[in-house]
Amino acid sequence: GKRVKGVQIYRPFVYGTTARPFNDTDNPRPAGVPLDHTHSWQVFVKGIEDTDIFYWLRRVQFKLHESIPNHLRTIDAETIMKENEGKGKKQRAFVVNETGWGEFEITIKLYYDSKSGEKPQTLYHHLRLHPYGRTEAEKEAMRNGGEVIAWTYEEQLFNEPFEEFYKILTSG
Ligand code: SLL
Repeated sequence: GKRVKGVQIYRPFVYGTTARPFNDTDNPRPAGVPLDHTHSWQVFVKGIEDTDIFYWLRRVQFKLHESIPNHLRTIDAETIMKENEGKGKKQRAFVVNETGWGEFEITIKLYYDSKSGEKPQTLYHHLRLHPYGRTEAEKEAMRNGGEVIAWTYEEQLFNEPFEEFYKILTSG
């Protein structure tokens, strides 16, 4: 295929984790979750303000800590879109929900639409369960809503995309 010369396309996205400690009120430990698990958490990749990214990002593989059963989690946009059919509120994120007790580094591998010709890209993200501000005020702010969030805003650059992929990128 031919590339579109001199053209750069940027697509913003967010990835990261949101963690909440178990408590007796709004986040009780579900039945069957081991007693040493202290938090529920999720890791995700999604568009800014839940905009669609499934047209350019086709699959995300999350590699969790090996202590977690089935620690390689692969999520296909196709599968989410099928599950979305006929639903009012559509799932826009690649997301894994888990529980646990410890922090660790998550490897996030992004797979693009095959027409892009782009190789998969790997991101690294540290799962945060505990507030990590420098001051008590920063930590308190981070505990707001009982959540510890660690989110990274990124822009995906497609440099001189193939014509066919350029059409996909710009017809949304
Ligand atoms: C630590 N280096 O020692 C880290 C390892 C591993 C966290 C943290 C297990 C969850 C499960 C879990 O939370 N592992 O058993 O499903 O802090």
